[in-house]
Amino acid sequence: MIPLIRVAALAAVVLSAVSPLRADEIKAGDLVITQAWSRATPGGAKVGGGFLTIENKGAAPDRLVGVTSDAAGKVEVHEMSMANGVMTMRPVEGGLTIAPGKTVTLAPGGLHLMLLDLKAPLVQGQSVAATLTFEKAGAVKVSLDVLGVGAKGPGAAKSDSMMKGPDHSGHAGMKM
Ligand SMILES: [Cu+2]
Repeated sequence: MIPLIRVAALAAVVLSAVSPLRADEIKAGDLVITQAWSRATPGGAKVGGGFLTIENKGAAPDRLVGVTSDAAGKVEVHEMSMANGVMTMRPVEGGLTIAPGKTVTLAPGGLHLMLLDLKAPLVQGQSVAATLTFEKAGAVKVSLDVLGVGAKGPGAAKSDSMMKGPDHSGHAGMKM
């Protein structure tokens, strides 16, 4: 028996997921997802990065427990860290927690979605559909706008001096 209140909550999630208020702001339960983007992949690259911002306006934590995309064989949530002077990345274990009242930003050089086994190159100007699955908010469809190869993000300053650091260009030699 599923309690009625849970059914109602699920229905609300489904409704909000299929009717985003704006293309660049997706609400799902207590979560607000913005700035979903990716980067064009140079010829032959089989991996790409996905970036977005998740805000939790609720009173309880939620967790991103899975990501899928038709464009990729597999999608993982990765975090980067410095070990012995080398930037490495690894999957986030147990899901990515979004604490109540907090905003988690996935951006180059830090947390990111890793699109593995790309079925086709990501082309600037196109978009990549992905489905994020949250423990509480459920399945949320997002569209990642594909920006240029070296893009820092939608609306980011063009200047390279704004944000120095490792980015996805280091993926070819990544340690898993
Ligand atoms: Cu990665």
